[in-house]
Amino acid sequence: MTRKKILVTGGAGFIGGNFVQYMVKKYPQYDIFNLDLLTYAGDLTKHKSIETKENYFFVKADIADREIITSLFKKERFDYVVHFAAESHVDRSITDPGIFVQTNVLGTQVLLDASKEVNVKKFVHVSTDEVYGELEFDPSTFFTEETPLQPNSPYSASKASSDLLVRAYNETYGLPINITRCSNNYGPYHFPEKLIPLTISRVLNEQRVPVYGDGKNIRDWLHVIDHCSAIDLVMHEGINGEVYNVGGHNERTNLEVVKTIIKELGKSEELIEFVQDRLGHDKRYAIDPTKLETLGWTPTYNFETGIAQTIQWYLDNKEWWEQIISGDYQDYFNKQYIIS
Ligand code: NAD
Ligand code: TDX
Repeated sequence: MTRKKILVTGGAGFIGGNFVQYMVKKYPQYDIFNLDLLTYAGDLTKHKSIETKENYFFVKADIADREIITSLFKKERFDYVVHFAAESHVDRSITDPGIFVQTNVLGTQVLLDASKEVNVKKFVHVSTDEVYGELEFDPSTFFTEETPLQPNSPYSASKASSDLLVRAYNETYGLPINITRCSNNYGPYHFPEKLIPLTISRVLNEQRVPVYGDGKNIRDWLHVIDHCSAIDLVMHEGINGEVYNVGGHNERTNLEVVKTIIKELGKSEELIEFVQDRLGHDKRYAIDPTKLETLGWTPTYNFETGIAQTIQWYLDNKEWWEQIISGDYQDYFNKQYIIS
């Protein structure tokens, strides 16, 4: 049996990085190619445990660079593409939307063209629940795969645009695809610009934690390893052309999340500072994952265990995030927040 070649884009980032490690370890019979531009959000130090494995390969490239991507696909003739690479931070999309269109929309189109040329068996597009817009604070309402797309931020608009291109390549050219739309992830290697790792790192340094608005906005949290198992299942078993929502029924207000972390670390809630709200801040996200559960997926983490393990991981891996929050990150933080 010939070995399968899997291209993972964005495999130096948070979720893609966890997925690359999960796949390299679980499937020694597959060759896993990690393609990443190593932007501010990507780093390879996280892959020390797999970098010498025979089934792991790294390519530094921009997904929007048509020439390089086309020739790479012609050379390697990938069987599967799992596409994570993106600009992923909503706040950055509000201050600088252009790079979100460039990477998330045009970059996806370049990958779709290259995938079509070499007849990949499946293109799995990793998208987000944010493409559906926002829900009201009514706990009986959820996003399903039929919910209309109503993205509110430049980030989610760029992701929705890429979803539509992926759908169109399936309808028009018959490219086999799946789209996954996941809720907020948390876990190891989460970049400290996002709420959970930002809170953990700042509380550990006795610094104030910026909570937007009144802190009552709700997110639906999923451990990154449960997201990895969902994508593994969709890649192998997903029905061609279908969209699958991924979520673990873990809704929390932002304030609840921040207070949980402060309590776990034994610090004072006086570290909380309410700051100016995010522009166009979506109220609530909540996923109905029934369709994926019917395919055979079950999440394994509850939020309380998952967050405790994640906090412990940040305590055990200080050198990873301390190196990130120095340098350029400080400039970003000082521009982004007015905080005491
Ligand atoms: P991340 O920002 O941590 O990582 C993104 C990775 O993409 C980085 O390694 C970066 O270097 C790489 N990248 C960026 N531009 C590139 C380019 N032009 N060419 C090649 N590589 C490039 O993001 P993440 O949080 O791991 O998210 C991964 C994917 O999952 C994204 O598509 C995101 O929209 C989606 N998603 C994220 C979440 C979440 O909670 N983080 C939830 C649902 C969906
Ligand atoms: O300092 C902060 N204070 C705060 O109150 C930050 C960074 C965030 N927040 C709030 C905004 C959100 O309501 O916390 C919530 C979570 O914010 P983020 O961690 O920035 O995530 P979110 O905007 O919900 O988007 C995430 O989930 C969906 C990912 O970044 C996206 O890539 C994914 O698609």
